[in-house]
Amino acid sequence: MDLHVYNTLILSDLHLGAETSHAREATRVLKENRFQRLILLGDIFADLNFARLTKEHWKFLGYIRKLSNPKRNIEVVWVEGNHDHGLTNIMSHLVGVRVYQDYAWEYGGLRHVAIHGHQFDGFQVNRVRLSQWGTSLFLQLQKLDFKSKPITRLIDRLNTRWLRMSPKVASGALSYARQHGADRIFCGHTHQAIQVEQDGVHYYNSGGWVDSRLTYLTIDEQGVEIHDYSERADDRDSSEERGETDSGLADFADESGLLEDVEYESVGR
Ligand SMILES: [Mn+2]
Repeated sequence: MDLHVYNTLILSDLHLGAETSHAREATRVLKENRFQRLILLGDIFADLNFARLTKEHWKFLGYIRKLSNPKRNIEVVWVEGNHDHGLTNIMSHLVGVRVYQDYAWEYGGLRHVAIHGHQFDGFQVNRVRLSQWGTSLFLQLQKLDFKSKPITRLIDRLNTRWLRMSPKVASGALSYARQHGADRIFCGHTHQAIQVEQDGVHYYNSGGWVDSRLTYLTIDEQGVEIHDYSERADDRDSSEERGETDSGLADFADESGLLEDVEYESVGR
């Protein structure tokens, strides 16, 4: 366990509900790091179908709820993404976090802004129609219940990859930062963790949790750092896995501390 306390930890594009979501690894990152602020920078969900959430997906949500307990004194912020749209109201009640379209804060004398990034992907006009089409195609394919998983996995990938416009998002974000007087701007959406500096303004992308490269950002006095998740050899055999009969909801209640911490009633700040 790294006892260093970061000012902020940012992760995005977990796509809970997608088969390719690395929820277990993301939960581990939250448990193994200390931070005063957590920013969930959009597309934490893949779509509106809660039935697709697995046990590990519910565990992640349960842990978010636990972190948002005021007794922990951690500010948990959810910035809405294009896949999260319409879910965030429900989730703010379920996991007790505030939801923003964009979020700004001061740290180290610098103005920071976090925004998911779909606003800059260059397909704003067609975006909604495309992603609704993608989601409904995906759900249709799901209903066909393929015996082998490669097809649904392929569609999951298409759904999350086709709008990746990494350079466009970077340049759009840098303009947005300049318009809003920000020194640093943070986005997700592209699933490609990068940093770009232009005329003294810094752009950082937190990457994602659905591909082979799993990344998150941290901010402290040393600056901003992109981290690659790496699994220790002994992690695979940990005793975390319990009986397969456990329901995801039971895990949610367990992880969130609802079972042990009944006096905690207040959600949302
Ligand atoms: Mn997105």
